[in-house]
Amino acid sequence: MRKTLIAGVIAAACATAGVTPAQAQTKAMAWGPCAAGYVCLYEHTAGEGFIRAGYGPNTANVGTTFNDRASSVWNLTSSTVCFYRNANFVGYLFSVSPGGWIAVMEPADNDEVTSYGAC
Ligand SMILES: [Ca+2]
Repeated sequence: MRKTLIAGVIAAACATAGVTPAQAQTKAMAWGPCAAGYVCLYEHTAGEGFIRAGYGPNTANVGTTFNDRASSVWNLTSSTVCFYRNANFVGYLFSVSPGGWIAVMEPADNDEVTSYGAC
């Protein structure tokens, strides 16, 4: 859902700025690297800052280094992934579809993620 919205926003921005979709795609790929099968958390919005890449859709605790730090996420697993405020999948925040991302989290979700899992 959010991905579709973002794509629409990018298309609108491209129409306004006169850039091609190919250029927009290049900009999207400027996110910090994330590989197929991984969930990547980023310290800042739009895939910037420190990265935490975890293989598979389930992580019961992102660890002290990344706890309450993520500001954008990219889900390259084949599962919808739900993100949680506390360890062990407690305190639902939001979900991301397979292949989807959130470039700018809602204020209530920002710097809150502690665990995530397939849902
Ligand atoms: Ca952050």
